[in-house]
Amino acid sequence: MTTPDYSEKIPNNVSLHEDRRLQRALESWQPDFLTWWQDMGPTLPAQDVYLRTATDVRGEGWATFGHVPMKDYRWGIFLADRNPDRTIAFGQHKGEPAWQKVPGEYRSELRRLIVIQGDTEPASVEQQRNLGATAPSLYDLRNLFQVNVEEGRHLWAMVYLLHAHFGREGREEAAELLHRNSGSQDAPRILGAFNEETPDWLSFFMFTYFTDRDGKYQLGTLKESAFDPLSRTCEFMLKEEAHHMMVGTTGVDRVVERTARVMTENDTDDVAGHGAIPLDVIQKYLNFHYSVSLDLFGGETSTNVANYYSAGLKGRWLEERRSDDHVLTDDSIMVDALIDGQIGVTEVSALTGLNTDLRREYIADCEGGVKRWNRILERAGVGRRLYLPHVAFNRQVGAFAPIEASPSGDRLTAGEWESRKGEWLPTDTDKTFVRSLMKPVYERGKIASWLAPPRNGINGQPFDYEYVHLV
Ligand code: BYC
Ligand code: FE
Ligand code: FE
Repeated sequence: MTTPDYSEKIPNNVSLHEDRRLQRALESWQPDFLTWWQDMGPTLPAQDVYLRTATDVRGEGWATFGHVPMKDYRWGIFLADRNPDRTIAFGQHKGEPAWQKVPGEYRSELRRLIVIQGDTEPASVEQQRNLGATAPSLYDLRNLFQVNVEEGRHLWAMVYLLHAHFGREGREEAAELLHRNSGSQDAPRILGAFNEETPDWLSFFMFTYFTDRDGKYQLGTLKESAFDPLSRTCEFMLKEEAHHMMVGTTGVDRVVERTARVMTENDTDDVAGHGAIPLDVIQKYLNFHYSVSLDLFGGETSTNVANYYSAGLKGRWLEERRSDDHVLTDDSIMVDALIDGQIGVTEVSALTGLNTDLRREYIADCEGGVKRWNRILERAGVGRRLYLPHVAFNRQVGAFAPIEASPSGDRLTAGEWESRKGEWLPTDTDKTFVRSLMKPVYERGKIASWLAPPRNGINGQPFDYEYVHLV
């Protein structure tokens, strides 16, 4: 069955009504989710928002658009279609039929992967909850809310798997996903980046560019999973994720475009007085979000990831396009490492180096963004360029966590780092300045001073469309 059924209490395309126990369990989690959304979700009250809702899981026209009161949004459970002939593409079980049930020996690892994935989704909603109060336009406000409701749906996607396949432990984990909170002292979110603040819209665009992009790559590896329900869930989530990528990419585009224009029109680097964001502040935000997102890939070498791969739980990005044996027991890979205290590389087995393999795919993708933004600067006639900092810069996870390094990859002493980090990471002054620009613009067709309007609206609507009706 493909088409989501909206006549049920929990919209779904998994024939939930055929499994009363599961349906009841999820229906008892639903009010807790809604309470969490009330308490931890978007704070700006809106009458309704021009949102897309999934009405199919295939092809282009999979969503319908319309004004919806956010509290009435229909969060549901949608999996991509099942391919009954699907076989496992990698690892020890390569060639065997994909699993419809969780094998007992991989239960705890699979649960762990699903819990970590599930934890990030509500975390991002919590991080972004206050941004509505400073939205630079109704178009941007609508995109924020769209991202928020879909991250909420991604939580549903993981909770469905926990409830359907992991018994009582799964239900307990599902409850915990609503109890941990971003930035909480007692019960923080699991991964570092999801306990950072997203206090302003420059952070939001950087987050959706760099951190949602980690989501794209991690979901890509879980889509390869031998556990077919996880694979199908992730396949559909990736469809939604494309919009989050668009928000980040074009968001940063528009900030850079505005800054470049103010620079050339006034023949100055000092655009702050003109209500735009200086390029070096943009670079500092980029440095922060990129380095924190690199931490999300785990260590350069990891026995966890080697085990996940060999067991068939987590594959590589575009596994089927790789032209090796998909088992990797005889292969090796060069990974970043500290060699006698110096930044270098070392050869390790391909299996333990799989986090590095994925991170490389991610970095190559991020380079595309920087190229784009530099093209905008070039076309505007601005000589300066943005860049990605070195992988050793500002790291809390992996080989370079114990050391300090500059964005160009020079090792620094702790003292040098302390005295110079304000050149590379947002300082309190930078953050205060960016926040001072964050004044809400809720008038139709109007836009804040610090970014350019988008080239295209949503679903063919113009920029000055009434995307949100505020109360
Ligand atoms: N913060 O063996 P290692 C998204 C832990 S984003 C804190 O190298 P492994 C989204 C690690 O758990 C995608 N702890 O790690 C985006 C391990 O702990 P244990 C989210 C960290 O397991 C925007 C220990 O350090 N999905 O969807 O190879 C908006 C040793 O590490 C961190 C996934 O991540 C960190 N940054 O790889 C909304 C997919 N990094 O075992 C949504 C599922 C590592 O010693 N997760 N640690 O207790 C995984 O595949 C892996 O768990 C990781 C880590 C890639 C995260
Ligand atoms: Fe997500
Ligand atoms: Fe996302």
